[in-house]
Amino acid sequence: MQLLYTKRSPYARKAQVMALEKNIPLELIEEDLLKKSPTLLAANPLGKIPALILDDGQSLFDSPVICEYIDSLNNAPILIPSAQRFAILRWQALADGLMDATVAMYLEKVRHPLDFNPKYLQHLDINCGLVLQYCEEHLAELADFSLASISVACAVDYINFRAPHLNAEGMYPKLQAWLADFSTRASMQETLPVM
Ligand SMILES: N[C@@H](CCC(=O)N[C@@H](CS)C(=O)NCC(=O)O)C(=O)O
Repeated sequence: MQLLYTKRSPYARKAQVMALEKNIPLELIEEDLLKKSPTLLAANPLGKIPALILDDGQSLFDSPVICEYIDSLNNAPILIPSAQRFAILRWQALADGLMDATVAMYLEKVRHPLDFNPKYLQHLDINCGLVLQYCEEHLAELADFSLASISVACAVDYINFRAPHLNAEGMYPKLQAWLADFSTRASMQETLPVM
């Protein structure tokens, strides 16, 4: 299986961490999002990564679908156990929303370095702050290792990478300690975002 990805995408990182944890080999194909390859556009008409190309040539997107597929391949371990399925998918949705807001923030600054929209950025800052505070207060729900904890770890680490002012030291002490511990996993170390 081939994963079309970039080294900075938190969505792709979720899928990579899932595969590493379940010992499922993925061939990583790096994409240039400024010059999308015919392979990417054929695999995902939206032109977004991650996209997963299966051995029979079929493709899957977006990251929640890819993560479900990877989890279905073996049960060592099961990362979306059926008893917690909707709670886990809800956490994933929250984490993906955090990624969306952080990506939007980053793109606004890159595309409009001199005349970015401060109200828009402030709105995204507030949005991210509310989600981080929610994670801080509900951290106990992430005690089990699952797609929920993987998603939140990838999202918060992406904030640290792109918008560290939103998660400065001491702002969310429980969440920060949790992430520091979670980040020692080999799967997280192997997938650190790279400039
Ligand atoms: N909901 C999608 C979001 C994927 C996404 O936004 N990927 C970004 C990179 S981090 C992308 O491909 N952007 C290129 C574009 O939108 O043209 C998922 O979970 O996979």
